[in-house]
Amino acid sequence: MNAGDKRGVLAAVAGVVAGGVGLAVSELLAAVIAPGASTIFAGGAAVVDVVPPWLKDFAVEWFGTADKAVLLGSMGFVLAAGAALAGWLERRRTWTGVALLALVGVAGAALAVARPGATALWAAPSLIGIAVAVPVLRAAIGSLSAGTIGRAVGDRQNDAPITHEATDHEAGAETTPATPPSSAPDRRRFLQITGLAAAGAVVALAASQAISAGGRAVEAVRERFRLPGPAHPAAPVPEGADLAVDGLTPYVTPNDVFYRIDTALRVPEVDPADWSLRVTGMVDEPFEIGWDELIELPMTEHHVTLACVSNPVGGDLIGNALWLGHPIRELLERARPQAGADMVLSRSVDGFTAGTPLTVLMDPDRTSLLAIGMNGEPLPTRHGFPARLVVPGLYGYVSATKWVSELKVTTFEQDQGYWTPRGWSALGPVKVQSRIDVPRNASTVGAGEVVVAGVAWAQHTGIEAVEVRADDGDWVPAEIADTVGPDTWRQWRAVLDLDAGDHTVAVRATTADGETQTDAEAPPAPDGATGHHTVTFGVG
Ligand SMILES: Nc1nc2c(c(=O)[nH]1)N[C@H]1C(S)=C(S)[C@@H](COP(=O)(O)O)O[C@H]1N2
Ligand SMILES: [Mo]
Repeated sequence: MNAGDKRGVLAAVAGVVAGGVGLAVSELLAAVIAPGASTIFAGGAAVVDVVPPWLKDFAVEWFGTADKAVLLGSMGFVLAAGAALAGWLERRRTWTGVALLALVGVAGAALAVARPGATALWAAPSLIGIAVAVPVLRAAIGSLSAGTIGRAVGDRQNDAPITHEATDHEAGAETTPATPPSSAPDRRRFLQITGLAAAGAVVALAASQAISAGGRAVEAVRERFRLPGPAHPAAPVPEGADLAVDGLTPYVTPNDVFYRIDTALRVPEVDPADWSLRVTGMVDEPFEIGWDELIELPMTEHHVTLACVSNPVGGDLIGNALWLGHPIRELLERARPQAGADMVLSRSVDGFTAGTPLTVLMDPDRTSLLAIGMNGEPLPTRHGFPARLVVPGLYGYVSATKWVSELKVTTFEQDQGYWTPRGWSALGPVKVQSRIDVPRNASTVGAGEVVVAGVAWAQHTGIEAVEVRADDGDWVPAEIADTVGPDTWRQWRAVLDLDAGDHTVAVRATTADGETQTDAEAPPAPDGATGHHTVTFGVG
């Protein structure tokens, strides 16, 4: 590598260090101002908001709940490449790299200010971050180009490393050169500047971590909180709801393995003391309810299986929990919806919205809750602490708003939930589905009687029957487990007599309304996947 190339590489390094300092400063300021105001977060959130449905589908399918880590990783990669380019450009032509950095800073500021709940102050982290990054870049690049002698040497002597010896040699036998060989001191300066800047970035990042740990005070509040008892307790789960088959999903999903899907790159931390829910829009009596008032209201307990519309056939974006909350219907009744309204647009503190049919929420036979408890605990922060919606029978994207802050009574004509303009159906009733949990696909089981088991769901309608078949043979009925009611999934199990060799088993469910699951395959978008789940395994 000749000296020119080497300086190009060093310039790129300077760009990355300067960019890193800028982002670190931005993180630090955001930790003080608002977590959502950081350049990385605002940029990431904007990416999340613009990804087309097929890409979201793809990300969920391939990375599952790690989709956000993948997004942040790719963003880090793109930002580092951009910063390297800025450094390289800046050495070639003064201010070009600075212009590139400034562009990123201004874009970050603009995106941050556009976030829900943002103020003008949210521009500060990106702008000040860049204001710090620019002089770092200028100084580091300056130290590279100051050494005119070194550069001349490098340019003439291809492949000559920029070393003290090489310049000495070039400068002749002079023992005390009038102009000191510049490349070595320059390099030292370069290392000093970039080293100092990198250290500063690390300190800033550590400080931002420490400050956001203070935000985790909300977690402490959550842990201290004692859930009120239910005025309307749930019926106990019948013993026969769990078939106790090895490898079969439990009837009630523990909180720590409950799937999580949302657009939040950072889980919102909402202190109950600051929380309130406003009921607004087409109502005669709009009102706002705070935490202290909410937890005094009579609470209802209800098991509901929550499912994500993005769940592929056989997927695990579904879970069953015991929710504790106050009926949404009673809150809406208090506000008195006006004639003509047909939708409730629920809004989260993070800007997410869901559009739910008003008739569903007003239905006295459906236990739709403003939930504060999940399986006997306050809602975990990732699942919406302090309050979220849970509506039996609808996919989460049209009903289950976490960190909910507003219920706006409106119309489907006037308003849309978050996912509707992104290619998903405005209405999202859950489709009847079933899944095989054991045997696992591609596993091998012992010869003889093979236990096949799984879960089936058709929330709010209920599951009436489950059938399985091996290798395109006849459908045979499976045993179905007990359930607390139609709003949850049911376990099922069948014993098949299978010869040695490979077998493919399929499952299908039938609802209490007599609807049998279609074998027609449809992808998750726009309103939920269909098709039979099949697994192939070896017997022998
Ligand atoms: N604030 C907020 N609430 C949200 C979402 C979101 O992106 N933001 N996603 C919804 C979707 S698509 C689903 S499937 C459920 C998932 O709830 P969980 O993460 O508790 O399982 O939350 C819903 N509530
Ligand atoms: Mo979802």
